[in-house]
Amino acid sequence: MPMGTVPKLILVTGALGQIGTELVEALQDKYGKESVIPTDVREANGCTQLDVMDAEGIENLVRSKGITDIYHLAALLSATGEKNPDLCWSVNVDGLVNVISAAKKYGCRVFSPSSIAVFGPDCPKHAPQVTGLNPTTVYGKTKVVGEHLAMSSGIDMRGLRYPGLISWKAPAGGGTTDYAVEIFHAALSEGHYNCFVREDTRLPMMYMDDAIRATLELMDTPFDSLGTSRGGYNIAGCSFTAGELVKSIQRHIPEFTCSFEPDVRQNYADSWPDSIEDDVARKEWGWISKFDLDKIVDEMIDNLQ
Ligand code: NAD
Ligand code: AKB
Repeated sequence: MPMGTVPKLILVTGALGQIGTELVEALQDKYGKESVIPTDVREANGCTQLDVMDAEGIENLVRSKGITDIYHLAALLSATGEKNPDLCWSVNVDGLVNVISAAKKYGCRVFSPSSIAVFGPDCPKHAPQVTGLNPTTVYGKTKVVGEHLAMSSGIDMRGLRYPGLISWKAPAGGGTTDYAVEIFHAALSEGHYNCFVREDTRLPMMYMDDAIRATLELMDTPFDSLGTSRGGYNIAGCSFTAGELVKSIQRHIPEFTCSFEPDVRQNYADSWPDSIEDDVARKEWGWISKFDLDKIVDEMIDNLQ
């Protein structure tokens, strides 16, 4: 570490979730195990229990440990959020306000994810970085508020509009895009999956390795290089329909079958764009994805087998 550099001490909220499970590992690899403090409302070995609704608890931890950076992952996702809209608002907005307040007081940098859920039905099907943000889900509304707070907070706060994330280390946490994770487990264990969106549903998706690398790269970029999209950069991975996902899995498991029985989550999926324009992230901090559909499927099957 260069002389005079303050060592990082990183707090991760929601660390036991789909992203946290892998981001904590990546941060520990980069900065050292002792530099990362994973927290979650749920109890687990090696994880400090912290509810993001507990403003005092966050502040005490930030002050007592000398936290320099907060990766704020605690949230309710779209499907769980629509079932519990008040709780979704409290955890996603009030929880974020608590994190920002502690960060402001103790000079921390904050990473807070946004989502493709910020877009609504009026957005072009290939979503530009700058467009009207009129989501229909409560979850999407909380993410729009989060992006505004990032820009108005007066601190170094950054975010990414993650697409649906596909990974094998932890289960997906109650979102609309969960079918693109569940399908692999079902394909390998049952040989069949009953998908809760239509076969022709096309959504922006990304492999977790790309998402983790995007997060680290964004946080490594000098603040002055970042423009007015800092609160939520569009990042594209790949875009495919549920039917195309099935076909790609059948390259490995030819006998795999999938039925389609759309439920309420179809409405959330239909309100989101098909694909993402990420020209601003490419220009400002060099973002480029590495995984297309077939490569994601190869990695998922290989790791889950
Ligand atoms: P997840 O549901 O898998 O994990 C969220 C974690 O937050 C869980 O471990 C949960 O126990 C914890 N949590 C819930 N309420 C809490 C509280 N009150 N206090 C502390 N912890 C609490 O979600 P994820 O997929 O890891 O998502 C992390 C972030 O990324 C969220 O902001 C989410 O909106 C965003 N995001 C995720 C995806 C995706 O596909 N996974 C896509 C776009 C955006
Ligand atoms: C969800 O489906 O809710 C998440 C997301 C795209 O934000 N995966």
